[in-house]
Amino acid sequence: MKSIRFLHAADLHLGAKFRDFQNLPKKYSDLLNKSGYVAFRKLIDKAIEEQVDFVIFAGDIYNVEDKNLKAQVEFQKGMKRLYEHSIPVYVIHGNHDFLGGTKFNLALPKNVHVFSKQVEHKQLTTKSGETVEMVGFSYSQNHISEKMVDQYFKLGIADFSIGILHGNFGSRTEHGNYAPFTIGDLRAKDFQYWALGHIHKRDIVSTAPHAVYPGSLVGRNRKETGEKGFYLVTLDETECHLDFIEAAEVKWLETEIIFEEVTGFDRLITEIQKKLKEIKDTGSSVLLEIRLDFSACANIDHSILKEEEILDALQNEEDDDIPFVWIHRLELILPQGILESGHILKDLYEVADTMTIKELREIISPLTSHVDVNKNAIFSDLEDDLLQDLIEDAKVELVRQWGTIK
Ligand SMILES: [Mn+2]
Repeated sequence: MKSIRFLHAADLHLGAKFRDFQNLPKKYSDLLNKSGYVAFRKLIDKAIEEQVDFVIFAGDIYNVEDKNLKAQVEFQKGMKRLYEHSIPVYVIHGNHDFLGGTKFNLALPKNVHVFSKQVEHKQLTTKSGETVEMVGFSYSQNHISEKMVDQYFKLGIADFSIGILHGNFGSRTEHGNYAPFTIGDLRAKDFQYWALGHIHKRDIVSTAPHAVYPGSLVGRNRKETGEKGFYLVTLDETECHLDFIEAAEVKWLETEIIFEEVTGFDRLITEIQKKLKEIKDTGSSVLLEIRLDFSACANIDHSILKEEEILDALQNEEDDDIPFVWIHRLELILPQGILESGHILKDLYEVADTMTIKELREIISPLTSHVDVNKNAIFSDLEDDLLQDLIEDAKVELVRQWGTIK
């Protein structure tokens, strides 16, 4: 039976900066900052080890806005290693690494095909003689709202057909609504596999045909939790088999501890340490967000519960080991009613609580459109999840401030 095997990765964002965490030990921030490159090398190793027929990168390999030469040199190095092992590579560029967005333009070896800004067809014959038709396009700017999927079609001249698309599925709101498509759009094209990119959460959006987001190669922020990596895909005439390969050395997780009653700081710290140990025993390095839920504790003296103090005590606990578990964020959930009416903080809280992302965008528009403020294009592509974070952080801060008022 005819069969092909390939790697499918997307949203590498090589070299993209991570948020600076004030107290994160240098050993851990180094590990975090290198994690994207380490994961990328793992991917190249895997391609060689498995002798795959080809590799697909479905966009956002690096960030144009970072002007990151190092990321592009690393990518070029990886491509040369694949060239030495005669492994072809198919690349589309996405909204973060759009064509012409970088001045470096490093030459890639001959095994790499970069799709042009128009929807383009490429055909490949594998070492064992199977033919594969691939269809894709690269972004030529950072916003493409057009339904590019409408321009995809199958020539039907090969054993296998794959659509490569960097775009937004359905009405997902966590990333920009670029090159949107629905399952119906994909089905109508009759490809065997859709190699998707753009949404950073791993997702098999359809199995007939298989349409897959491998998700970001490493977790980029606290919203990108869990295992991160890429897929090893095996396609034959009737089936598609997906092997997820974990590549990220550091992962982001969130957890919650519910307190039915408050019995002092001893118990509080012990419970948290117990949770940290459980996570550490899994053997991964973890950046942890932890929520302490006191909403069932009616008579809590919230004025002595301070996130910063608890966090500080726990962060000092860390002993420089690798793998590590480090709490990057701690949130207290206090009983309803702590915010009573008649105080300006309560009013502010309500404003934050009901604010939509659209409203926030309008409020900050003088900033985002200001020439001086925005000269490094920092505000040019603020994603919804970041704005949602800002709102949530404001709410947490308001509750915290309220807790200190007597
Ligand atoms: Mn991306």
